[in-house]
Amino acid sequence: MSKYIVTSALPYANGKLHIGHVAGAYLPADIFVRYLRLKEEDVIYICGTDEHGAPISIKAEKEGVSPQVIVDRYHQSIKDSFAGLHIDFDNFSGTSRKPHYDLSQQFFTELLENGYITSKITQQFYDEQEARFLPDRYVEGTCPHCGADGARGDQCDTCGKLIDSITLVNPISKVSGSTPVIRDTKQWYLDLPKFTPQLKEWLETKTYWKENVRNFILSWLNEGLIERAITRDINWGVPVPLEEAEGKVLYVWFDAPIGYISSTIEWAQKLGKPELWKEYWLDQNTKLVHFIGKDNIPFHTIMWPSFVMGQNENYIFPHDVPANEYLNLEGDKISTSRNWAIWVDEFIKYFDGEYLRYVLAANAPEKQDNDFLWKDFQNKINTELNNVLGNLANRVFSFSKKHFDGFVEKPTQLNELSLSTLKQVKELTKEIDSCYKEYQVRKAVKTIMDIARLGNRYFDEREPWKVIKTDKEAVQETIYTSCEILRVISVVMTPILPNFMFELRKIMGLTTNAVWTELDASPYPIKLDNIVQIFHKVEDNQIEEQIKLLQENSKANQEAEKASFQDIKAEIEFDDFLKLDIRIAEILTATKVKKTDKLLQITADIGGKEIELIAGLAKAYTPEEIIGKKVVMLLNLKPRQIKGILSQGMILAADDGDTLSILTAHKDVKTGSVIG
Ligand code: B3M
Ligand code: ZN
Repeated sequence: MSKYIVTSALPYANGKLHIGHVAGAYLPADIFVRYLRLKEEDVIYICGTDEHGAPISIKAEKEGVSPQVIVDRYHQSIKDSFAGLHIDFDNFSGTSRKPHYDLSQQFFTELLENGYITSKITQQFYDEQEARFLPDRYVEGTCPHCGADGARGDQCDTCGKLIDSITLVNPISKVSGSTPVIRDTKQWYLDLPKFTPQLKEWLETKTYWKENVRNFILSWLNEGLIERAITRDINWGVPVPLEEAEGKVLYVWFDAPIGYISSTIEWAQKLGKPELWKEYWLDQNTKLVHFIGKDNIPFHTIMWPSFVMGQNENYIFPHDVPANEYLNLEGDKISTSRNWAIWVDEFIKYFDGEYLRYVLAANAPEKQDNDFLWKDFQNKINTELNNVLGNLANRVFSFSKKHFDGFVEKPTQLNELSLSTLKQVKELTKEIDSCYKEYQVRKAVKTIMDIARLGNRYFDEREPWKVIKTDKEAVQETIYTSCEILRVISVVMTPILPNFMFELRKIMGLTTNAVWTELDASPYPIKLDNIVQIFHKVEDNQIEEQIKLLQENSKANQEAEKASFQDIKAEIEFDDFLKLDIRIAEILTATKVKKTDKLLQITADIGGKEIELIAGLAKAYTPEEIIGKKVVMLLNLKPRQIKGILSQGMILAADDGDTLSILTAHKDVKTGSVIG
């Protein structure tokens, strides 16, 4: 028996939980933990919310509240969502708590004292419009590695590589939309090259890691590690424990994984055994297993182990990092910003949370990205859970109730078919055992359903509805063998459907928590009692409702985005307004400016006088379309040279992001009319 610490990636406390999160890092971990518990291993399951990072502070600013308000809101929402899915942590902490700050600062200080941290004046993007440094995630541009657009300053989603933000090509500030400038600032760096030999040696022992994870790391190491900044210029986070670093905080990815330890410390304290965490984190035989999504691989396999290497304490290293791929939704990437997601808190208003467990487990994105389809959800619940497993339970239980008052005995002898069926079941349980051990949840589900199918076939072949007329004993044998099959399922399916299996066991009088060794035990005779139908079908109209909801939500979101209110600019005096000279002008000629796709060169009559100007309208209007139009024009803006022409006026236009429209007068007023 070894000890286990199982963790799931700490979800950011800046949004609700959706099914993509669940499928990647939480459900597989919860299933693994429940499996280990079945095997009576000593395991603790640790998590908490990740409460730092720029998105949280920016969201707080937008709402005009403190980051803690945001964090507390989503911590609770995420926690409730997990509870609704029966994802049961031993402790669910949060990284803005005091003990976490203390431990994170201690990690930093020890790394510094042990010579693994250096400081440098570096350059960082600065948004002049907003007068602030831009955290990496708040700059976007073209990836310097693979050339993909939309890469964030910290990481490119297309090639997965980490990015030094100032190397982004064509950077844009996500805060203001302007092009940021580069400014000097002092930051502290983790000296990853120093860890490289030790990291390599350690990683070489991880031959049993999932292939997608190993490939990722190897390509990383081959390219050579570089120093990484672990401090940031923002005001929300763990303060850097140095006087000269006033106003700076630790990078969110520095403190977050330390949360695995601080959450365990909290767990021990809650139990009233404050030293207990050490029996896990400092015992080199403990297996530390981190469940994560694939975008978190470098942080858990390179960065985090390096933090640990630089400590004085002998904390354990990750034993395994089973990272999953992504889950898509109805053929499209799940997206919080587009509201293309199934939110767990919504889901559990309509369906039993364990239905989601079943479908996400059966479709787990283990080796490749996978798709969640509502129709497939319905199909799996109806044709698998109901028609196969539910059906087996219903027919066996009701038959027993009718003919034997629910009393099931073990026959003294079993015939050939019963024996061989039970033998096959036994073989399949061994397969399921290794599936769970190797995190192959999909295959585990499939194999369990194979057992249920076998049960139905056996029941059909024995034809108890005929035999009952002549041979009651043979029917009792049929029921016994079928109950054995259901009993086995009630054990091996517990990690996937803990509550449903508990109900199944209750009917069979098995009131204890399931354990794997039970597979070899024999609780007979048993009395079936309070027989109820465990699973229920999902109706067509329920699914249609969900599909409609999904589409409406994402549409409403798009519209809300478009109409989003922009702050009104600072107040001006009436005199300021009077300074503007705006008149109706008629466009006389218009031609495209060569070598640009935006600009038109225009001559206009402003009421007895002609002027020349350049207007950025070419994407919205052809010259033909605009000639002859009476437009609204600002005339006393200081003339500017554009493409060699002195532009003497500005045509007013409205732009909603999709459509650019010039302004015209409602009635036919004379050219040159003054606006005011
Ligand atoms: N907060 C999860 C994410 O990337 C991130 C995990 C931290 S685990 C230490 O969504
Ligand atoms: Zn890239």
